[in-house]
Amino acid sequence: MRKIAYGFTMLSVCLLWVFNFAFAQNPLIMDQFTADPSVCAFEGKVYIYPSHDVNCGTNWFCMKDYHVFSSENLIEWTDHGVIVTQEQVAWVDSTSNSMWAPDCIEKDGKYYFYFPARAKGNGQRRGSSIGVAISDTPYGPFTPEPEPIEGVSGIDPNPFIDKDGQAYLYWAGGRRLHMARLKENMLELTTEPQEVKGFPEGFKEGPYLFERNGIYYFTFPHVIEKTEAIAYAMGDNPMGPFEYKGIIMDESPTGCWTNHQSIIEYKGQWILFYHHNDLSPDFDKNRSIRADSLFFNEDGTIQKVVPTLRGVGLTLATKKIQIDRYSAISESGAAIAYLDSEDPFKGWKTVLSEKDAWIRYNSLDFSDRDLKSVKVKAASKTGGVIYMRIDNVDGSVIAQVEIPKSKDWGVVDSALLEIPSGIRNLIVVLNGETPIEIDWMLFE
Ligand code: FUB
Repeated sequence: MRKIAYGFTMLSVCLLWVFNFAFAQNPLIMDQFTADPSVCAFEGKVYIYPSHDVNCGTNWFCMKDYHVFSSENLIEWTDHGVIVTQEQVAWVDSTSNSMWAPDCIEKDGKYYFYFPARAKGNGQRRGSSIGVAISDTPYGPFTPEPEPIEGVSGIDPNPFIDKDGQAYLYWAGGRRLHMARLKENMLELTTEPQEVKGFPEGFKEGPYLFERNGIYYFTFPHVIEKTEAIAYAMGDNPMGPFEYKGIIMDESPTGCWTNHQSIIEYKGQWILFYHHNDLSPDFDKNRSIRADSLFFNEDGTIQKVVPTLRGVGLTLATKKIQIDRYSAISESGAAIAYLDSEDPFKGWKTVLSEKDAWIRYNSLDFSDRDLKSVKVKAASKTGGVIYMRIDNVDGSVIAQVEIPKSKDWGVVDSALLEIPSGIRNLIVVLNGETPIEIDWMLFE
């Protein structure tokens, strides 16, 4: 059961995870837009229930359906396809393209998928309502309830089940955050909606509650200056009161106005899932989900998460290493760019253009001891040389790769000078002045 407060089931899920690898790079999904990641641990896998942005040629969000993705290793994601569409739900205005941030929870072997959408008709149902679709598995098929939840008007539903079995629903509406207890059936409120109060001024949405060591963390996107930071408060009860504690992730200085979070523990590491507009630099209503590690202080407060391209987990040295998803980069002479600026979905490349410019990719798994060579997909109009070093810019050189002069991309094979072992950081350094572009590399 997900989001249950430190109960046996969550513990069992964590134990199962210990035997899986954890890979991830940002963004997590590269073949469609994904936003508002709600992440759950079900049946030993991680499931993400994101929103699905598409571009309808308007200047606003266009969201017609939901997919669900699952992964055991957090890098290879299975897209289980569409689980709910606006045409399929009786109460939803099927032309509204308004299926915003959803969430899912398991109770007694049933999976309850909560989603907002604009309801058909007038009066009470004007604006966004929140509905539920139910399945016997985390990936569907989901059957939508014929009516939305009575008494709830708003967006961004977040269900939570406490250790005593009591279920709660949090949601946003009218620039405010709300909460109520849910009945046993998970489909009706058992208390009147209550506003979650006591936070600094500023637009708020996307509530997400989780529990750790008896502390209930109420997290939410919050516009303090210009765009959405991710903020949080702490309390000792799912219904609060919550004491505002500050920012988990700063406002994005460029690009995306929205942000939206969920937080889970994986192999003893807490992870923040959020989004950015990586695959749509000019239109921030087409977003992509990301993940980065999150750390707590001893008093339970949360350390700020700095967004990275590298993301979380280990990358096998024998798989394609996209070093443009870097951990660190030299101050000058190193940059990343789209492989094709007309089509961001093709991904990125690293451009090294000054002597000693470097890029670092952390947490590569070199446990395969039979490695002999490295393959690099690169391009250089003049030809040039890169060094691969281990751990830091002055670390041992494990390969010296000559990239031949060429107009096109090519794959170069180079023997290893030293064979690294264990989990190591890789630094790629440009040896000469002549620019080199790198798409990926892998060790064999
Ligand atoms: O995805 C549409 C809306 O943008 C979500 O419902 C909000 O949380 C914000 O991320």
